[in-house]
Amino acid sequence: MKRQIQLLTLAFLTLALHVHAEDGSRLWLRSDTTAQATVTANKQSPVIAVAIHELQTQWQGAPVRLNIAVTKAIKSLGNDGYLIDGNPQTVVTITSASEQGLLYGAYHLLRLQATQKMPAVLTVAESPKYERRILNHWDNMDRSIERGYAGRSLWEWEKLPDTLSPRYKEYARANASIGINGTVLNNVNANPQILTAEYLAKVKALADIFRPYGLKVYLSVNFAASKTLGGLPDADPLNKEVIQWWNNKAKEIYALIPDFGGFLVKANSEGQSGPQDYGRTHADGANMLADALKPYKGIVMWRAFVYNPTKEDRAKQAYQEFVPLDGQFRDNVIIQIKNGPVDFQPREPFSPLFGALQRTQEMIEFQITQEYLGFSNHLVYLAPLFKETLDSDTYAGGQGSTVAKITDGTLRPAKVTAIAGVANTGDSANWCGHYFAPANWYAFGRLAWNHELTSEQIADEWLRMTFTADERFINPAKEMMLVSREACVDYMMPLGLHHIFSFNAHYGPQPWGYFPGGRQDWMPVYYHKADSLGVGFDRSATGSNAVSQYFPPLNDIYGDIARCPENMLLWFHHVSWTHKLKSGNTLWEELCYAYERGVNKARDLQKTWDRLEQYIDGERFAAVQSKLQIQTKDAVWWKDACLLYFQTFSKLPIPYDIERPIHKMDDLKMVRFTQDDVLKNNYCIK
Ligand code: BDP
Repeated sequence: MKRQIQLLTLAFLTLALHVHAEDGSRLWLRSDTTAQATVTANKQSPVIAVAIHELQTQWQGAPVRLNIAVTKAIKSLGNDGYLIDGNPQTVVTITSASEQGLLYGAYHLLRLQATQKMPAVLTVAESPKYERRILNHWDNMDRSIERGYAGRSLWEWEKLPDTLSPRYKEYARANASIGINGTVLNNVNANPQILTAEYLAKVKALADIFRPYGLKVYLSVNFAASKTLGGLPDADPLNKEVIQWWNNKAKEIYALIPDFGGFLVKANSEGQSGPQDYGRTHADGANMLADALKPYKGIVMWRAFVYNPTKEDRAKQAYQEFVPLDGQFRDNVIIQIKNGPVDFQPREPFSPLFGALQRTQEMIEFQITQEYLGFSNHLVYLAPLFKETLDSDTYAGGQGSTVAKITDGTLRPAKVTAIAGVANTGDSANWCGHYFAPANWYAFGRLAWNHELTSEQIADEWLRMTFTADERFINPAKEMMLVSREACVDYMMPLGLHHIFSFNAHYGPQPWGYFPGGRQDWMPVYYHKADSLGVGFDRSATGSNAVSQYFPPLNDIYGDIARCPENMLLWFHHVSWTHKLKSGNTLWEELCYAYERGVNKARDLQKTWDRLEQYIDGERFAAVQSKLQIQTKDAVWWKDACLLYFQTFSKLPIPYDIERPIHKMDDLKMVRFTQDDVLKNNYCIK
């Protein structure tokens, strides 16, 4: 009998511990609460109601009185800023000039508690660095997601506007909790259909759910929509009928969604139509849309990701397109520039456009989804990558002109400041496909709020909220996160190598990639230029001279093989195989050691993780464990493919102290897979 009771108790305990399945669906918002807070507010509104609800249901610990108040008195902290004062044992007051600010203040307070960082006395003053902190979804209307690795789109277009998934609210809440205040719902390769009355009604339904969380909706628009949707003969931005069509469309949108944020536009890039189809400029196109949105305070985010298959180095083209137009854009246009000059590689120098546009507003676009960083299979924490660009000194206005300060309004007062990240969400239970991938969504939001936070701080917060506050877990797991980006660079593209991925899928190595008849600037050989003399893209004065697009002294530093940072050496130079590096190794040896180091770091991630089993739930432990196995397997694949292939040019031995390749290049060349195969771990490397 006694034993039966014991067994029963055990069963009950096991049950109690699993009240919440650890499927990742609660992201970093996992506080279980005893709700001991009495909340008073000096105003009622839907946003404030959310703030009150969060405080009431998430507050833990001692009973406390929480006052939240909108007061114009603290306008200096900007619209979204807030103050938090008081004693967390008794009374705490959050004040802000806006309702949204109160909501952000509420999440801040709860975060202090959830991360066990609550001070004895609260004196917090916060305001965001960027006014608009925006996610870009590359979601298609058939619910596929371009470069999405976490299932189908969250937006159930077929069921909207009548059926509303509970996930919409969860999504808005997650964003609000980290300060994200805008979302572009659809792919930059935009289907014009999104602008039909039928779809705008669906967009409105989402906007209505997001509004109390301070999340504004934006849309990607197809520049040809006046023609393809409106039936006009063209989409010429100077054509009066076209102008009228967009004016009417803007009016229609704002009648449904009064706080609609604006448009994101990919024009004259990768086959998308644009103003150049009619002999007009990017400024003509952007301004036409900006004028349509102006009466409603909407903005246009015009992408600088523009390049064509010409003889010109792809890395130079955005600068060449946009610098001549500097000063010609309306004040509600902002140029959205990818962090690097090519395309979201694991490491790129910052885009030389930052700072080069002196009379035009600029914003940065990061990619949160891991198109070139191992999809949702690899654990790669991106805060170090984001920060590397934000902290890069452009020297545009002398020393200290970092990308962050150029874009956040510090160095150049701007009417609009903004930052965007291409989302990594989908309808999978854990939102992002890998239990560590939400860290990148989280990090983007936190850095958009304050780019001065360190990668370490952000990782620490996220881990505590997502897993446990147990230091025995936190410290090693944090270390894993912090080394992961450099590990990925090492096993995929050390020393500034870039874009040597398998064609289209952008997963796995294909340095030999050359497809007769295809676009040269999409082929690995275009980027690495390996030959018997050496490897790397010569962008110095003897090559494409892309270095000249950087301000002094960077143009000289990058252009000089002796001074160029070694982690970008092959980005800027074609370097002889026997060139000596700072370590004393030749380039060839250094490449070999870097790939080996990358593999070892991937193995270290596994080793560390396996020790952490006892601190977290089995579900998430096992899932991460099996993803780390894939990551290591892939790292070896990268190393073997790249070394065996580049060795055909260097003709040098792989140093004998590193592990020998376990694959044959001919076998690796035969590997064929689709994105889907990769996500199902269904690709086979012999
Ligand atoms: C590239 C992607 C492509 C996107 C494009 C873009 O491969 O799918 O459409 O960027 O940013 O990275 O427009």
